[in-house]
Amino acid sequence: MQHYLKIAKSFSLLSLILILVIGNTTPSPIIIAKQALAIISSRSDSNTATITNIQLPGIIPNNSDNPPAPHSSGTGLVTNTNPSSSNPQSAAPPAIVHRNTRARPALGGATLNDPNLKVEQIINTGLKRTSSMAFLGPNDILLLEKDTGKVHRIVNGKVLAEPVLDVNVANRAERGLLGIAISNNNDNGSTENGNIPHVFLYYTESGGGKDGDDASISKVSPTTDTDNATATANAGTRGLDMVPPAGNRLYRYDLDLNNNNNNNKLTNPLLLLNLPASPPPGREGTEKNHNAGKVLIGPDNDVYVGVGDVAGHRGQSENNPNGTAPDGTGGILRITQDGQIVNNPPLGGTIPLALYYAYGMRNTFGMDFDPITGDLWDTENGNTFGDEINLVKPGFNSGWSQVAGIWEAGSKPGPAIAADSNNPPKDLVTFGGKGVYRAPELATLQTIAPTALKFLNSDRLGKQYENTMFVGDVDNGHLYNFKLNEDRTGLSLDSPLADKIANNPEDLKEGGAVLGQGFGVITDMQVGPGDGYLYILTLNGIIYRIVPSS
Ligand SMILES: [Ca+2]
Ligand SMILES: [Ca+2]
Ligand SMILES: [Ca+2]
Repeated sequence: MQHYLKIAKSFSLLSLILILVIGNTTPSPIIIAKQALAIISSRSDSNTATITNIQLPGIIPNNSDNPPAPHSSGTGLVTNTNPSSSNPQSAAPPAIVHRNTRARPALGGATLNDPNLKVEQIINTGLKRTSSMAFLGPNDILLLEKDTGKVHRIVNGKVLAEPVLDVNVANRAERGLLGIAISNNNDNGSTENGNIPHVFLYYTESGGGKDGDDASISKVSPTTDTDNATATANAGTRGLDMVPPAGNRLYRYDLDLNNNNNNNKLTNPLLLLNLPASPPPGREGTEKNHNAGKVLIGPDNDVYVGVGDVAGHRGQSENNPNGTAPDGTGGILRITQDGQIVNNPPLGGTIPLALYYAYGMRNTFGMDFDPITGDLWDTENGNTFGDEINLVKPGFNSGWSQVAGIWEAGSKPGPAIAADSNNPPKDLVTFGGKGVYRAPELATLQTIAPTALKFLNSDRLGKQYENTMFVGDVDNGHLYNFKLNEDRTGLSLDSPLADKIANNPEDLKEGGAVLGQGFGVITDMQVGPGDGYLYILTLNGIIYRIVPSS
């Protein structure tokens, strides 16, 4: 009985807040939510998220029994009316596409092709499947372990014994604890050293309260999955979930400063976004992939999170004109640090479109802002072909699921239908003309599975690397380096990349884009706040640093 009352009490308080926030009957919903949060947080375990700041009616919780309603015409959805039906750039690409595998670290260690630079290993943590990192300060790093949901802290090259947080994650395939961003620029109260940091985490939250409780209960025939190159090899990652995940969720935490001795915890979890984490109806047996997961704080101080098509959602945000309304998959979402809709969102002012900064994406493992222009860039993964590096302007449509790279999407590369930003395929979803297709600044025909993307906003590796772009990958263990063109709207590419197409990894070498090799799978890169060097995290728990060789 007491238990029931407790639940009822929590529910009524939650309902009250949601009504107030949704109804916008008050001029200050953020304050109300914060007060309520403080009330609930005061009696809650710090690892238990207590409340959502804002309800997102357009976002269907993943475990909902009610999938989004089918699209009906006349809701403002307008497809591209470009009359051109014959694209002069159309041409059939080579039919043979090689399939790659996950790169292993070189036995002799990672190496660089510039004698003025060298690779230093900062630490081999021994941790498994490390997905992202963020600097709290010089020599002070928070590191995410994808499958355990642990946020580890590394101070002066040593992993502290206790993680700063341990959450319950669904972790099959590409699910898990995926992305982190830290904001010191907020209204979270101040200390001698500045604001108390907000730490934003994106993870696939367990539906049953245990890591890995989404384990497979059945295996289905790989032939039911047409969008998964590695399906057969990953049979264990397929099949129905034992316990479906609660959702792909973006949370905000505070760094607890009550306890010094570098023993701080992450506290006051605030659920900002609750997004789908399961395959759409009809695809339940597919691999649990494409959850994306990188989180960034933009120059506008807002929070950006990349979300993939989540095992093949095919709604309007994936350029299906007859699909369901955008459901929080297939794009880059943006909200304020308090979980509110930003001013003047590019695609429309109401949820769910108001959450989208960009759409038409299959999956991204890398995003960063150009430190000069403030423009967002991303990497995107094709299936059996068609990886991309993109300039992501507000309202950017990347073309998926109609386009991969510049080619018509499908199980094999179709004709090059989308190389001209001014002449995109005519059936793309534009949300009343607000969404704008842009062709990739680099497309690879053979996949490399690009991952992290980072601009080096320092001259510590020499002027030639200042504000250039670094990219990692899964398939080759390469570290790529790209310079931008003069107005920084594209990459400065040499032959055979000058046509913005790499047919294979050899083209990337020949074009001078490969700076290093032997890293294995690079999952994240950051610039050290104390030294201005490039820090590189690999999937197998190693952090490297690129430094001058002398
Ligand atoms: Ca855990
Ligand atoms: Ca694209
Ligand atoms: Ca080329």
